[in-house]
Formats: sequence, structure tokens, C-alpha cells
Amino acid sequence: MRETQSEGESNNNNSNNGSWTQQPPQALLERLKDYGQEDAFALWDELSADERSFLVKDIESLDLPRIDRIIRCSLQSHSLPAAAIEPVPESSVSTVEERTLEERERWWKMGLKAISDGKLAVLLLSGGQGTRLGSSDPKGCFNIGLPSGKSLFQLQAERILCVQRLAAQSTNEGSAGSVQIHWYIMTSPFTDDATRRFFESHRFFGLEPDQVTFFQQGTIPCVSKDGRLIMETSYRVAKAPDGNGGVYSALKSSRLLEDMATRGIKYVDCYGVDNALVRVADPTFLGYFIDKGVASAAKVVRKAYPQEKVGVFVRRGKGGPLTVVEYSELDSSLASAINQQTGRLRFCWSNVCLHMFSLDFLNQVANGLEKDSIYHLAEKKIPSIHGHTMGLKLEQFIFDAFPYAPSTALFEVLREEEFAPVKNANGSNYDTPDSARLLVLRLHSRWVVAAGGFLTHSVPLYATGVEVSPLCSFAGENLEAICRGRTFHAPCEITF
Ligand code: UD2
Repeated sequence: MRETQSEGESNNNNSNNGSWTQQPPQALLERLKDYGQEDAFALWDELSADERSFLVKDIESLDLPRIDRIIRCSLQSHSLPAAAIEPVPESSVSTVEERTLEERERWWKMGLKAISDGKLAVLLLSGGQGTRLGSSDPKGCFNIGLPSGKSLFQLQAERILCVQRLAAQSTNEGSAGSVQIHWYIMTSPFTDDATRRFFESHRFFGLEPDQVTFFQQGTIPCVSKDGRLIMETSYRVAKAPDGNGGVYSALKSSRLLEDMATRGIKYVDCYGVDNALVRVADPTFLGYFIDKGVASAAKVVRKAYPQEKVGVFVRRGKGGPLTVVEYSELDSSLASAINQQTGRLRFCWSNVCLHMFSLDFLNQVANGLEKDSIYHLAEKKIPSIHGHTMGLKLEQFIFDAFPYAPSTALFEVLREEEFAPVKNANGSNYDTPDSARLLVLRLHSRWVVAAGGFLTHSVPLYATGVEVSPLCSFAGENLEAICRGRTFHAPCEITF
């Protein structure tokens, strides 16, 4: 396992080792005044010497010109009317309906070949705070209650192991041990330590430790609606992760794009941790991506209902680039707009945080970051010296990069096969560990029956059912030898 830290915040070493006079350092106070942020020192007189030292170091760690530019540009941009959007042209979407068996098989083989050639890396976005789930642990640690009790991290690690095996078998040598997929895992200060400890305590779920690289995304101060820094305590600025779009600057500052190039990586499969059905390192998606020769691609599902909390792919203006409008920013009338010809939602292709990028494109994005000062604003309750106060988190989104892609392809997948979000605590109406578990068990039950197995109850009961270990099967393949003619009783996990 390799450790890298993103520079994230510049270190400025002119603090005078903490022995403070009665006044804040004048130069620093003047810099704060330049940006209207002198209130950060408002409680100076009440602070102890240690607290004063901490506060000065905290302020010095901020790249004030950059943060000021982001706050101003983002607040200004937010007040402007949203640019006109159009549905994506159907020609941009590879639909399940039109996909032939020959194509699926060809893409699967192309993907396995590229994986066996070491050209694919996996990039996991795991810096989010699982506040909606009600768990203080990183989301990947979450056990959704499957018969195996496996966490999301373990399910994903075992899918990587399965693809490695399939790729090795697909090559002439067929040597099972020769294929290794490198797994880059982006954490944040809120998830890093617990994530590393979880992997170590589970011995990396059977992966080689040195095929996993953890790196941290940056953080950015939380601000009031008029752009002032919010103080979490009297000597600490409130900060939050800079959004899953912070991955680009984190990859750059951790020098991991060079690391990928050194490993011969050409393609990066990038996904969100909180999807129990995510097909990590999906050979079919990779084969499609290579076959289309695009720089970026995303898996999409048909939106289930207008208010579903998913981004939707749109085109900015006539002939404009593809991008995503997040659910929190899509006008409700547009979310409900119906295509009169088809009767379907006008904006129906949902982003499900399943992306594929060429390494060249990631380098292009990472080198073009400076000009990107517009962050999304999320209105949240922020812990502050005045208790929880309504403030703004500033985030970049992973899909903000799509408009810079020379070409983006959308690959429809079935939500019942590949999208089981784990967002909200059990008891909520949707996207809970219970609903995700049910989706997994229903899919696996279909796999077992299709492979000639029998189930003592065909549709999983609410609580449990029959689970297929990712070590056995990635997408339902190779189950005949295990299942044919056998009867399975819930709860159970089918494994080697
Ligand atoms: C995300 C998508 C949304 C839809 C939905 C489906 C984004 C911006 N939005 O919405 O369009 O696909 O998922 O479930 O992708 N993360 C980080 N660092 C951060 C914030 C988030 O790594 O600073 C990760 C997080 O751990 C998760 C993923 O990004 O793996 C999405 O997290 P989210 O909860 O911010 O996004 P959500 O569910 O609101």
C-alpha cells in the first residue's frame, strides 16, 4: 500500500513558533482584511497561546487568493440564470435494447484483453461523509445485511479479484496470478484513517496491499451566504471535502497521474463507493470505451421518476458538449418535462457515478484546473462557534470535466443489474441498505435460476435470500457448474 498526501493547502512557514503577543500577526491580519475575512481573528483576545498558534497555522495553511477567487466566482455564478440545456442526442447513448450479443461478447473480450495487458486502473471516490446514512464510518465499511455480511469495500475488492481471474484466464497463458489491477482510493480527512485501518484489518480482502494506493482529496472552507469564512471553533476554520470533483487536483498534487503512466495504464474506471451493484473494472464497459475511441464515458440508467436524486446528462445549447446537471440544481419543471413523442422524461439519462476516462483526458483536466474557479454551492448545516449554522459547502463534481472532453459516450445499463445506491438510513423511503440488499439478492436469485439452480423461495424475502459471492461470478457467468440441479435455501452465500 502506498501513501500519498495531496498538497491541498499550501504550507507557509513564517509563523514565529507560537509565542504570541496580544495582537494577531499584523501581516496575516492585513492579508485577511484584503479579502474581507478579518473576522477569523475576531475572538483572538479569548484564545490561549496554543489556540492562537493553532489559528495562525490554520489560516496560513489556506491558499487565500485561490479560496477568495473560488468564493467570489462561485457566488457570482450561482446568481446568474442557468445556461440553456437540451436533452442529449439519442446518438450519444448506447442503449441496452440496440446492443447485440455479438457486441457485448466482443466488448467483454476487448476489455479482458486490455485488463490482462495492465491498461486499466480503478479509481474509487470514497471521500464523502456518510451523513445521510447515519453512520460515522466511511460508507465503504457499511454492511448492507447480505447473508455474507460483506461490506461495500469487500464486495468491490472481490469484484476486482474476479476480473483479475477472468482476465488471466482469457489470455493464452491462462496463468491466474499474473493480472493485477491497481486500485486508487480517494479518501478525505474525514474518511482516510478509518478506511486505511479497515483495509489493513481485513488484509485488503485478498488483494495485494501494494496494488492499493490511498490518496486524500483537498478540503475547502465553508462560508456564509455572503462569502465569509465560518469558524468551526474560535481557533479553527470550518472546512469540508472539496467534492468528488476534487479528484482531479488530488491526482495531480499526489502525482498519481504519473504513477499511472509509469504502470502503463491507459484507462481509468472511476466510480462512487455507495452502489452495492457496482461492476468494478467492468470488461464490457472498458471494451465499449476502447471500441468507441472516446476520452470519457459514463454508464447511465433511465431515470426512475422526476425527483430521483440523480444527475441527468444534458447538452449545453445546440451542439454543445455533454455534461450533467445535478439533481440539486435541476429546475423542477425541467425534471418533470415529458417528451411528447415518447411519453418519457425529456431528461431521462441519469448519471450514476460510473465513469471511464482515458489517462490522457485526466491529464488534460488536471492541467486545466486553474481556470476552474466555479464551485457548486451546497447549503448545509455547518458546525460553528454559533452552533449549527446554515452555510455553504463549496464542491466540484466529477462530471464537471465532461464538457472538456473531445467526445463523451453514454452506455446504458439496467438499474436492476448495476445500480443499488446506499444513501439513506434504513427506514427512509429509498436508496437504503435494505433496498440495496434486496436489489442484490433479486439479481443473484435470477442468476442462480438461469444457471439451473433451484431456490426454496424465488423472490428474496425482505430480510434475506441467496447471494452469489463476487469471487464466483462477476455478472452471472460461470455458475452452471456450481448451481445446476442444486436447491438453495435462504439465507446463504454461494461461493467456491
Ligand atoms: C451522486 C452523483 C449523482 C448521482 C448519485 C447516484 C455526483 C456529484 N453526484 O450524488 O449525480 O449519480 O450519486 O447515487 O457524483 N465523494 C467524494 N468526495 C466528496 C464528495 C463525495 O469522494 O467530497 C464521493 C462519495 O464518497 C461517493 C460519491 O462521491 O462515492 C457520490 O457521493 P455524494 O453523496 O456526494 O453524491 P450524491 O449521492 O449526492
